Amino acid sequence: MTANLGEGWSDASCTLGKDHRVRVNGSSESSWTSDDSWLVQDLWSADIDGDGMKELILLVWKQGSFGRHKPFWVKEDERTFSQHIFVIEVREGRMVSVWMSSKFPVEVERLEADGSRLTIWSPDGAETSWVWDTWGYMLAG
Ligand SMILES: [Ca+2]
Repeated sequence: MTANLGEGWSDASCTLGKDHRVRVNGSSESSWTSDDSWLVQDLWSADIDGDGMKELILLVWKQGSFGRHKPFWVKEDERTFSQHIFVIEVREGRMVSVWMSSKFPVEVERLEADGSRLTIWSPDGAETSWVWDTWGYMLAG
């Protein structure tokens, strides 16, 4: 699967491999590969905040909800896999994580973004709508 990146990403292309890792390659951006600990299930690109540059939205499985950074009151992180949504953008030629959700509240089979709106389909066929609100995706009723 390849995402069309477009504005802000010069000629970069983005590919989701069979190994569930995302690779971004371009002549001007430094190439980037998603973290070893992420199993990427789906991806989409859209300009979610309206600044004219597309973000990359990843549906990621990973172990534990918090990774290395966890709230001090959480003694032990969960070791089971959970789904997360990560938003990544290019800033001055570098890939920067804009938002990394904790365990996502609904099970996700696939996602599509159109501007600030994110549509999520669950394995049971349920469809939910989310809206980007500066600090993350909020359920849109
Ligand atoms: Ca944007």
